[in-house]
Amino acid sequence: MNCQKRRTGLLIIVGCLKSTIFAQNSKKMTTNRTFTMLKPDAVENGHIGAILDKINAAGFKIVAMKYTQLSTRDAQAFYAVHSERPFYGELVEFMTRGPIVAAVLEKDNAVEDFRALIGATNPAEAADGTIRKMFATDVAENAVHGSDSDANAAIESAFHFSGREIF
Ligand code: RTP
Ligand code: MG
Repeated sequence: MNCQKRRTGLLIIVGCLKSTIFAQNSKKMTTNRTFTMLKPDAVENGHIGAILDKINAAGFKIVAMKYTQLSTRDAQAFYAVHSERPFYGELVEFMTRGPIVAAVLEKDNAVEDFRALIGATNPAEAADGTIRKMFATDVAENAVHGSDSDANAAIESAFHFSGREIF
């Protein structure tokens, strides 16, 4: 290989390395995230530690977390999609009655896998071993929230956390 070819070959190798590193970085940037709240019933009943243990054991990384309480306006806005449902008033009252833990979780396929981990909305219908089966009281007070889509995960995370609070 003459000098020019060797230089070109080196540039190709450097280029390949850069695109590999960039691809790894961009994969990291787009790793799936979901948003969760440990609801007031879970906090009242002393289940924060046990639920976080299950979340960690299932392979989710906590990238943001805070202990906070929703105002009525917060809860109305967060669950606005349900504003026409008969349980909306009860839901807002429940979600504001005490502190919650809000968190952003990271894992491949986070939204779907987290919904599987928490189980059906109604704990009576939730599979054995799911968080709602283990810790929820009933369909209304069901221990934990999980985003239902990537788009809502992003919206809900931004509802609770600024960019500098997510790691
Ligand atoms: P979430 O949004 O909290 O993760 O729950 P989900 O997707 O499993 O259920 P969704 O249909 O979005 O309902 C939101 C929350 O409203 C309360 N609910 N109460 N009394 C009732 O019949 C009833 N149905 C729903 C629950 O707290 C539910 O998680
Ligand atoms: Mg929902």
